[in-house]
Amino acid sequence: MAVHNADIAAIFEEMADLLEIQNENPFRIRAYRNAARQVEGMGVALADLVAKDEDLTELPGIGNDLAAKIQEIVTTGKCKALEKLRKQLPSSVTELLKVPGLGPKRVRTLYDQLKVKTTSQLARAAKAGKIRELEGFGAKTEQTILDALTARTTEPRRFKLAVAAQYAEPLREYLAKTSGVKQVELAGSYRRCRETVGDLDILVTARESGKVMDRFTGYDEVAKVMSKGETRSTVILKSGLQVDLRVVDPECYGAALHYFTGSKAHNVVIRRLGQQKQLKINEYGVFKGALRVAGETEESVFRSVGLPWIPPELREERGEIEAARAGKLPTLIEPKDLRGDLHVHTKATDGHNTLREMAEAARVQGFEYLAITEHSRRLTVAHGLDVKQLRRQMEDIDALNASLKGITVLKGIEVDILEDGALDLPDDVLGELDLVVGAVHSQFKLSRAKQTRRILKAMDHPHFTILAHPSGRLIDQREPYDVDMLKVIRHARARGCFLELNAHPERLDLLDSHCQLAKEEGVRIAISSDAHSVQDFDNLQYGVGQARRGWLEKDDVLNTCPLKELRALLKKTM
Ligand code: DGT
Ligand code: CA
Ligand code: CA
Repeated sequence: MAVHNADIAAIFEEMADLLEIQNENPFRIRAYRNAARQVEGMGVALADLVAKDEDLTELPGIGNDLAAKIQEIVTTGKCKALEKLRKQLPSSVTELLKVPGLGPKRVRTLYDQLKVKTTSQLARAAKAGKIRELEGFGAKTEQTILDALTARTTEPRRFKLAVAAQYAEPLREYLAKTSGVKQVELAGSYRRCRETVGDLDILVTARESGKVMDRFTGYDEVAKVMSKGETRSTVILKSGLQVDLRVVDPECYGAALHYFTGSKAHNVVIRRLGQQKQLKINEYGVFKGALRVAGETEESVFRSVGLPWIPPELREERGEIEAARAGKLPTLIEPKDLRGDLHVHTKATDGHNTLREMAEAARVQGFEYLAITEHSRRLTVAHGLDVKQLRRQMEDIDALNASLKGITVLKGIEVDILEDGALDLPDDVLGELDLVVGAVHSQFKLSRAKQTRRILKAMDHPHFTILAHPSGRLIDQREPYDVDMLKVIRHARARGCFLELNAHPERLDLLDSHCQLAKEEGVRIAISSDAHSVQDFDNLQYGVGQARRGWLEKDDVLNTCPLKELRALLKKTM
């Protein structure tokens, strides 16, 4: 039975949660949390590395202890240390940590004093007014908990795109290997590159659908078969991810692919356009009366309503149909358009690989340049650099550039934007760098006005060039901070600055709608990996996906420029 990276990450996450509730050593807790994030975001399957007997301690954030645990999980499917923790505390209590307003301390109190172990027990206790009586709680907290619980039951769980990919791609390969199967395509929100997906929608063309259905429901990751039919089956994987499979005839393939790619809002408009031409459009084809007039390819479906093919990422009924009709569809950016990466860490701070290893890995990606942007001194958890350390790294970069062919390493920094909008390093040293990436890492709760003012002020700085992860959100984990994004974008233009689209699968920050806004306002976006190891360059594909959802073309993206042009753009004109 295959163990996925996401399974391993879930175990580490649960261990961190349980340790946290037990008020254990914060360093141990952080080690598990970091490992969970690292594992979840990794491009290669750990199970494969274990099978190849590779040294796991080579991976970022993985020491001997975690390496042994990964080995254990991959080979036995279990983790003894977690089971021991679960004996001390029921694992359902970790669910309570996800309820807004509940931290480890409060969860512990709820468990100790009220024997609350599950969210339904929590809801009952809140309704009975028992929570307000606990020390450190109150009527307001009780109400917050109750509101959060009622809101949550109506919202089903969604999977981050990169996590869904870890289940989707092996399943795609498995189905493609079934005899008689011709095409396999993942449709739905997955194909549209949404940042999270509710379920997977797979489309297959095959001679015999029965065989495909047997093979699908017999997949060893399947936990439950919800339905099994001639043309459609639904299963739930062990991870909890639902998968819908449809087997269609080749002559319907394009129509089915278009229909199941969605979005629903987009489909509705296309169907209405068909009706205006006396055409019926559904998942089986395009029909004039009883006659099928199109549907074998997606192009034929669009053509039947007088439109060119529209890329899936745009199909959200956000102006793509009007643009298609006017011949004004964007030529969306592609991964191969990127010429470099402008946000990368090394071992000098919290990254895992050396400067040279990162540069060589970037060269393998085909990049012309790579900017090293370590954290600045204020961010002590990430071992941020002070002036002296930064100058030393600049010397290292000079030395590396002198010996390395085929790629140029640029000197940068991911400098902290302090609460008053000042930068965490002095002007003179910032002025010696090729680029200054600035980021907010503290004080997320400032008011909208203050947070906006803080960021605008940072951009006023003569050396500030790129605003990193502009909203600070972590998908499903941390809300964005409150900031006036239009003002930020306009100020970036006025000051000759750029905004980053951080490609880490948990960030994908900027949002697609903000990318669109930046494009309209004429501000270029840097699509950056925020790599902490050589594997992390793989994340750029998700950044490009998000950029495509934001209608960005090659010329809207800063790091598609050749080095010479990039250098000119990084010189602020203000
Ligand atoms: P998800 O799974 O919530 O991330 O989002 P989708 O877009 O994958 O939605 P899903 O899985 O419910 O359905 C897949 C596609 O099937 C959807 O994007 C459009 C199409 N579809 C589903 N229901 C309807 C419908 O009632 N009318 C139309 N026109 N299309 C539909
Ligand atoms: Ca779906
Ligand atoms: Ca579905």
